[in-house]
Amino acid sequence: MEFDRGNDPEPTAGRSDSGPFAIPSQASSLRAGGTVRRILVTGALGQIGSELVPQLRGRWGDEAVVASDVREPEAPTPGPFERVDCMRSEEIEAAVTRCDVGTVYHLAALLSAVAKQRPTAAWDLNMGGLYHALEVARQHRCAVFFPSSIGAFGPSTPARGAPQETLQRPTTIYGITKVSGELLCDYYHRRFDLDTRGLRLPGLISYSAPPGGGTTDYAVEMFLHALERGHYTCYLRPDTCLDMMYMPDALRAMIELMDADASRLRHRNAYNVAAMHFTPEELAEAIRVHVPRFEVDYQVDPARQDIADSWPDWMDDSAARAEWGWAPRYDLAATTRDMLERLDATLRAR
Ligand code: AKB
Repeated sequence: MEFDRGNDPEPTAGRSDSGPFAIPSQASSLRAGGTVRRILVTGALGQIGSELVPQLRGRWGDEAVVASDVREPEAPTPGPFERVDCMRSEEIEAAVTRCDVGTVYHLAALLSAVAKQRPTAAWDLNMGGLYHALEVARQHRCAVFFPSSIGAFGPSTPARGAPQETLQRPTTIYGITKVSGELLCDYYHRRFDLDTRGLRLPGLISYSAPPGGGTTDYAVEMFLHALERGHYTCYLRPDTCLDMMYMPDALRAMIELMDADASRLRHRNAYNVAAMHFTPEELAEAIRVHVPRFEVDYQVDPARQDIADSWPDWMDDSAARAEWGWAPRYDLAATTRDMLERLDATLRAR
């Protein structure tokens, strides 16, 4: 696998002739007359949203991106914030209308482990919230980004290199909402010509906001515990191989997919994207290159092990590479180095 470590595209804020901010590519971003509509991010205070919002604002300006969540931010943010409960379509609609939104990154969802504990809440939010977002988007002609997951696959999917198009029979409630979400997004595209696009994301590794309620969260915890305690007790077996991605790659994938030329997209909902795959044992080894005395022991949590065992080891992302030029920049060694440097700086600043 090759890692292209080139520079991120230049921020485009202020370069448009068409308005105060420039959000390229999607027709739904443009109003008649050529002015540009805003981006709304639901679930903006979660692990992805809390990094996606600043990234989007860095490109297109603070005012161009509306952060929204069911809870209020703890500290004031530089751009607009709307309190939106995605279970209430009128709240999504009010934000879209009030802020003149043309693109929705719909991130509000429960992750796999918490979904297993709270299946009704997971169904209601992951399916109901998405349905409300799509309906509002249909009425207001917004583009929609939907984050699917490796969880959309199940035990009957080929585990080593899960193909773009393959058997999807997930055995978790999380996976059922993800595969249904993919189908619903494709339906809205075919039936209503809505510009829906999605990614099947691996486990995400990030140093900014903690993940919450996922099966792959162990990876982030392992980095943090290596620096804070020199020891970590892992809830997955040492040989559990899972697909993973560093957050900067994941953010770039989301933005590049939404920027992509629509005429090249054959799959839309949702593209496999991959960067690296490893086991807890292999991650511990990579961390030991920098923290030599780091120790890991294992106390397997059957609930999360069961979820992990139902997912593929890694996905084949050749469709994303061919159709919109996806290429990861961070492998395990690069991720480990950067994570430890940044976490160390954060811990020292405390
Ligand atoms: C989870 O573990 O639930 C998520 C995912 C892989 O979708 N990180």
